[in-house]
Amino acid sequence: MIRMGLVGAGYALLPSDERWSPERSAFADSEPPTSPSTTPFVRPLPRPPKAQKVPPFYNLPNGVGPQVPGLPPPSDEHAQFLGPETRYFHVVAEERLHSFDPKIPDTLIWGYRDATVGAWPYGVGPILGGRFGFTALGAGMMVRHENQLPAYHTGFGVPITTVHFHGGHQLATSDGFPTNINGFPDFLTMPPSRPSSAFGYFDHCFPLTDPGFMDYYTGKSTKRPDVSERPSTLWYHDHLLGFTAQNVYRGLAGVAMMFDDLDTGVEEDPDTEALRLPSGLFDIPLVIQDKRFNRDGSPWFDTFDHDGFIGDKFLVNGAVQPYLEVQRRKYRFRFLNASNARIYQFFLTDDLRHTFSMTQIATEGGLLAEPIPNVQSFQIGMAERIEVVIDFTNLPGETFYMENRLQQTEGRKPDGLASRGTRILQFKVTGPGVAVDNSRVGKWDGSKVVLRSFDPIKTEVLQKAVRRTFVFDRSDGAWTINGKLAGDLERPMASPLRDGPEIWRLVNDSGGWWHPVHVHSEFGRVLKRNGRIPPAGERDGMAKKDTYLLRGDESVEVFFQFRDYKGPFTFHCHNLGHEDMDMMARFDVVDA
Ligand SMILES: [Cu+2]
Repeated sequence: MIRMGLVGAGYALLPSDERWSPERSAFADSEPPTSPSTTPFVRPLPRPPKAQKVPPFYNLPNGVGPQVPGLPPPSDEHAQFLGPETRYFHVVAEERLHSFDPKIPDTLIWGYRDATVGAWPYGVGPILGGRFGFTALGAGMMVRHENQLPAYHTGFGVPITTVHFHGGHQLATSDGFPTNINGFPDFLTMPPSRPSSAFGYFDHCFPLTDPGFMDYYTGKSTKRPDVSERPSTLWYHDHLLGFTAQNVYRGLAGVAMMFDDLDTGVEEDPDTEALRLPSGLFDIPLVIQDKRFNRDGSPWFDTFDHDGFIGDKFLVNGAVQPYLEVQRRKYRFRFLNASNARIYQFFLTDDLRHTFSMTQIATEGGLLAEPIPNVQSFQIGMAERIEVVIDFTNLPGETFYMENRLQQTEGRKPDGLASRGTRILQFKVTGPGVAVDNSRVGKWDGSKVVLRSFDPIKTEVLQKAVRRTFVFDRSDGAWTINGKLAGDLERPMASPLRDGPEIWRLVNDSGGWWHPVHVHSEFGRVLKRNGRIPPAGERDGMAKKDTYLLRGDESVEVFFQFRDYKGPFTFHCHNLGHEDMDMMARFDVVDA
């Protein structure tokens, strides 16, 4: 019914022959093609630049900040988050030709572009940059997402967008609710949006304030901001109801790199508080995706396959198997799995397939409490982020690889580990000798090496928590949550109290299927996995997460406290094929 609502509200505005229909999916009944053959490691790793600041979109009330004739005031709900320090960005979603590989004809993709530049030769969007650490309001980001996708296009994808800032803690209206669509009236419970036209824009407000900073609805300071809750790698992607898989696969994804007064992004920072992690040229986001191409370079996608898309070409930052020249020093790599349905397990290897260790420093929720050294490999599900530091200083040899040894041939789940995997990124050590390196991995606090220390949730808080169980299952070919058909966004499946402690038990009862479950609005603390203490990389006290990988018949117990913002928000599987087949539910954060 929701999807019918989408058709009614938005689709109807498209000419009837341009609406998506099964007939338009040319390859639906055919076997997947084999992509054109490519030669790995001939292209350097693309490094999409940061989005540039643009002038304010609004005149602030009461004469605050520059007053530009003709600019409107901000909406009431955004006004209190805006100030002279607010950073404005303008991102355009557009159709453009992109070269994924010299041997693949150029591909017509949908992608994000920084509106301050005319052309964007990247397969992923501009890097949004933000800084935490202001408990005062008005120092966040305001991002105008403008939809310039063609109303007329061929093939899959729907040129209507809503953008989710994944991992962000923000107003529900800026969260990319799947039906909160650019240009159309919101037809659920959302308040009216900023003005927009059929293919217009939507202004997203990302306050970047610490959770618990104030009571947004009364304007009262709460004096209990959680300053440890500052993510480092976020991302943004399309979140359109029923069509997220197609739209993200067509290219609508980008990264955000966040900093604060601890993780300053300056490895020479003289401030004794600063962590001095590898920075600048040595701090590199890696957006991992898989795709499949027809011989003419067009992207192949089966709109009937809701197990989840599996490609045969591996891309890093929009290039097939690129290489990166590295110096003999430390690097920070921010891995984002932006694939539709593929899970990876990465090993650092050499030509002889020897493996070398890495140091994990972060997850979705930002820096770990302490670094995890001697990581031989890490598994990363869809939408998860894992950051590692690799030290090339003393590695024997000149050529190394990021090798995925997790085999996967269908969207349901991986097949298992292989001894030889696919090398998706090559590292070529260049330059003579050891390079200058002022970075370090954590700092000594007198007893141990720490990154961003924080305490696990206290027992007395856990004892007061409201407990909920969500069982993800499959019945008659459709996803169910707690036995009910999933996908009803018209009413909430849960209504947690704002600020109230919650423990959610997420249970995968669907046997052979794996589901990375993403919960919006707040990071979670993983208390248990399969009834036991979770591994360090996700355990409360060490890590914060926003996506919880449920392998076959697994369960996790996660602590949440939904602060600041009332719903509606969603939680859903981040296998985009599953998400689009409604493996999604709504929850409303409410006041008593
Ligand atoms: Cu799933």
